[in-house]
Amino acid sequence: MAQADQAPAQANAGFTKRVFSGIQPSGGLTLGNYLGAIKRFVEMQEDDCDTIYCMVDLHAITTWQEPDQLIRNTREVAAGFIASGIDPAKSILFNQSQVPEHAQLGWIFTCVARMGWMNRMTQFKDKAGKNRENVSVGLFSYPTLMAADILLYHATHVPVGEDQKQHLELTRDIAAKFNNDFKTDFFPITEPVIEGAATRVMSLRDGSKKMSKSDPSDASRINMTDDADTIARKFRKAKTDADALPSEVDGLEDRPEARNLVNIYAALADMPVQSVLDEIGGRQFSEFKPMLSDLAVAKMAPIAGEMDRLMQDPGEIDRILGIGARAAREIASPILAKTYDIVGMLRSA
Ligand code: AQP
Repeated sequence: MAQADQAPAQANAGFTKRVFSGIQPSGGLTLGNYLGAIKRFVEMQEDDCDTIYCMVDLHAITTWQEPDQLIRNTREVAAGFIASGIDPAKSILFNQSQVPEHAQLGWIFTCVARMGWMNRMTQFKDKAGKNRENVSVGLFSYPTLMAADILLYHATHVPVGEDQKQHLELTRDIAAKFNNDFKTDFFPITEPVIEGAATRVMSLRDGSKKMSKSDPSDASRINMTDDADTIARKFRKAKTDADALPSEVDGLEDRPEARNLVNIYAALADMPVQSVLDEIGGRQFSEFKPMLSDLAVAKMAPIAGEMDRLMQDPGEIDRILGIGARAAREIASPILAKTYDIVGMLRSA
């Protein structure tokens, strides 16, 4: 890993793409976060993009977080990024609360977004459930802060899992409305990047539910810190049906648990789903599950080992995030200042 003694050669002015994405430190990272997001983050870092990645701790507190645990989770997510291949000398890596411009632009966008748009957000409905009257206002307005995260850097591309698609459409709507209201073209219309075989990794216990770090059942997910035995046990116990695996992609329709495990295999192996089925079609789960466990252990165990090593030195993680936050502010601060000018906020000389 390259050590970040200074900010990445930022402004990276020659790059045509600027990538931003974030992950909430609301728990330990899952295989869903890795395959749906972090793996793409690393690929885009190596792809001549200007990359900015963030632990979105302000988002995490939209649901209750124990303060000490939040700090630990923020470091652990940072360790997960670095252990997976995010190089702080190439990408800006920081936690959101160290860059106050996120909250400042978030407020402006809360005033741009319309209640009707926000009321359509399915993630709020899922997360609030029957408890709507009692959840935080922040959970409701979460997508306006997410729009600010992205547009504060004039990011052009945002790699995310499938579950974030609607929030990214809202980000585009906010940028377009701001530009239209203030007769400007200041904010770019961002492109979502939702790619790969595992853009929606499902729970190992229920193929209709997303794998999630806040699911009360630990057996529902593979954590990025799970050891080899735990990974093998969780896949062995993963819910499946009784049929053999199909040889064609069509045969996975109406078999959500089978589709999920095959997609995970394909994403880990960097293979198209059909190529996986060419190999395993006709086999029983009792044969396929150990293959999947072995592959997952081979890919994830070195990352878990590196995360463990990084977590032994929290001061070094904090130092890296401090450098990242300063680099982020260099980009964010003039964009916020210009936004204030456009909106008509008086600034003293
Ligand atoms: N199951 C998943 N499959 C594919 N991608 C996923 N992502 C999350 N879960 C899956 C992607 O990971 C990025 C970061 O997500 P997040 O932590 O900001 O929020 P989330 O989507 O709400 O993730 P969790 O794990 O479900 O967190 P909690 O439990 O706290 O709500 C995003 O790009 C997301 O798409």
